[in-house]
Amino acid sequence: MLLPKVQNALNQQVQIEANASQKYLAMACWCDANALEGCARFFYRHSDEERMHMLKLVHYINDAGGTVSIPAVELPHSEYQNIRELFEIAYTHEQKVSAAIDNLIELCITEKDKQTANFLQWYLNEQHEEEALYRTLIDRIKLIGIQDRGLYFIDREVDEVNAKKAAAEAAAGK
Ligand code: OFO
Repeated sequence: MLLPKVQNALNQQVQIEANASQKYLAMACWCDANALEGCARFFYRHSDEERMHMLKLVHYINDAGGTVSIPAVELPHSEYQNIRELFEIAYTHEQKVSAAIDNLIELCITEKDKQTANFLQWYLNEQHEEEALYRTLIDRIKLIGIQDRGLYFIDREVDEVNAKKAAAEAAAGK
């Protein structure tokens, strides 16, 4: 059985993941509208991944005999000055998500809920990978530059990440 404090904190995380999914969906639409198809694919995929993160929490709470509160989602930001700003906002958001996961794990340790702390390790690893990926992509965007044909090369660079992810999923039989 989940402790009420832990259950509340997990439900807050459900909301964070749901908001992230909407945020990335809005980013995907902005990219689509600005002819950045590779970037759009990247964010549509990321939006789906965040929904999966949310569902994983929902199932965990239910399986642990707890009660899930399905949250209302925030209206996502949908205007960006350029693709670099968009990626920087996404990275800042991922850093906030990582801080939320850290706090959640700390709460579980304080409350001696080893099971939930163990479950949350997956999120810790996921955040580590996502932050590293955003840092790399932002570095590339800075190197390439967003002027002239830069956007074309940035879009190709991001689409290579999509191709690698798709290949990894195919290899894993997903
Ligand atoms: Fe990258 O946000 Fe989910 O966990």
